[in-house]
Amino acid sequence: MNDASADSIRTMFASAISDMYQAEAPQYRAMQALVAEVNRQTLADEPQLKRRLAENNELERLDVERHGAIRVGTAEELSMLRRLFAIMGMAPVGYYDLSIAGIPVHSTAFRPIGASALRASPFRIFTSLLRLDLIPDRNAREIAAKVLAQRDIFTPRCRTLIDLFERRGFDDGEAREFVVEAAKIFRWNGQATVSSAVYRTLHATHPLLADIVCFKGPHINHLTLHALDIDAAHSAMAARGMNPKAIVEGPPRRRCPILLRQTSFKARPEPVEFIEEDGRRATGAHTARFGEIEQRGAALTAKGRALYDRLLAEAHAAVPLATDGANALAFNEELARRFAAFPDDDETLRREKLAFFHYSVDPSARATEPISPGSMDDLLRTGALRAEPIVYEDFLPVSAAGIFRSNLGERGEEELIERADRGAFEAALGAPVFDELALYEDAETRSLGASLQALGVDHAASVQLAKTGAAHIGAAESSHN
Ligand code: OOG
Ligand code: NI
Repeated sequence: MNDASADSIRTMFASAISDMYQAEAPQYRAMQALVAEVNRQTLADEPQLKRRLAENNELERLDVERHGAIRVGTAEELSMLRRLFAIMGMAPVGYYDLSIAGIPVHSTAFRPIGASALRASPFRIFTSLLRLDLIPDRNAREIAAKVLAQRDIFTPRCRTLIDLFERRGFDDGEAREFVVEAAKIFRWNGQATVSSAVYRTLHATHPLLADIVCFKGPHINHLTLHALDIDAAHSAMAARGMNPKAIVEGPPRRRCPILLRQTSFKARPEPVEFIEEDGRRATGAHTARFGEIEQRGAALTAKGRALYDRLLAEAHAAVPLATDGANALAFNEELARRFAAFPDDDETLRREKLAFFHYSVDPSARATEPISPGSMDDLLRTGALRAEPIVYEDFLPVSAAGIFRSNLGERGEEELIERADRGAFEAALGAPVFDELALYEDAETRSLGASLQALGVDHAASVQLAKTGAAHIGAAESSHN
């Protein structure tokens, strides 16, 4: 099976999941209409942006979901999902330790890798695995393990199709059937598999434990749309009483966007039905599902990320955000003040190695003579060589933690301590996760190498330049020489 078909299966899957979630969650449908409207308005206000999106064929994909999130209970569920997502060209990228925020899961993002796959369909699934080792209550732990051992989140046909694919790939009919079977895993089922007493016990231990354990499968807990102007979308949600979070999470609004900014409306209680010990049905409510909006900016290097983390932490320390969001304005002002220390123009971001860049060549500017490596700066200045920030395709664990919390009820001080365990996660997954920084760095290095070669920089010199990295060349370099 080639990449093109993985792309088309992923596209079909994203669309199936979107239809399903729209039908399941009316509030999500309302948010979708709102985001489409805000995007239309932004395009009308910014013809230049519209032109750029049209050139990149991004206009038609504007309203397509960018990610969804699920939570699974066991290693077997996770490793089977790895095989399932592989069929759609989605690989596990990144390790996210959520224990840092008192949440007993660790996660990865199944996502396409590579520019052409991301262009075809950028759909990702943020996938979390429950960590029973972080549940201190022995009773709750044992109940959870027992309930999880009894469920199979995959239909028999889905398992058969995965095996079949791995042996010999799919024909078109099988690919379509696979999408239908795959989508079933993630649907909402208001019929809990446990009694209300078991639900209450698990919920009291941690709301997430109840969400993961008490249902037939890992329902989509949110889908995320792309907003061209996330601040406008956030305000519009508030104006329409959709109960958005206090702030847009992530970096502040900037001229050169970095990483990821996100907001969402908060989950609402939904009716569920429990099966009591005596076989009777009891009704109750469960709060987990919501809708989210994202806007993406440049992928940061480790150095850029460290600066981001520090400035964000400083802002939170200076103006602790009230749980009711009453001081959101003051927090946002503080955030903007702190982030004045984060360069906000592409050239400085590149020179100071804060962000990753994709290099390309102006086709009209191919050099007629070989160029010496020292003239990299000139190449950029004259426009023969172009550098554009690489878009961040991953997630922010700290805001991920905030998302979990705001949608499962506030819990105040958490008793869990930080305990990352990437080894255990990868053992459960059955494979290592890709390192997202290595992927961005690789994309940068390759694009630079190819561009220099196209410009006639001789092979040895371009290999040398590509190795030392683009950001080594330029003002940052001369300043410490
Ligand atoms: C996942 C939260 C992570 C994001 O956008 O950061 C996420 C969850 O709530 O299960 O989707
Ligand atoms: Ni999300």
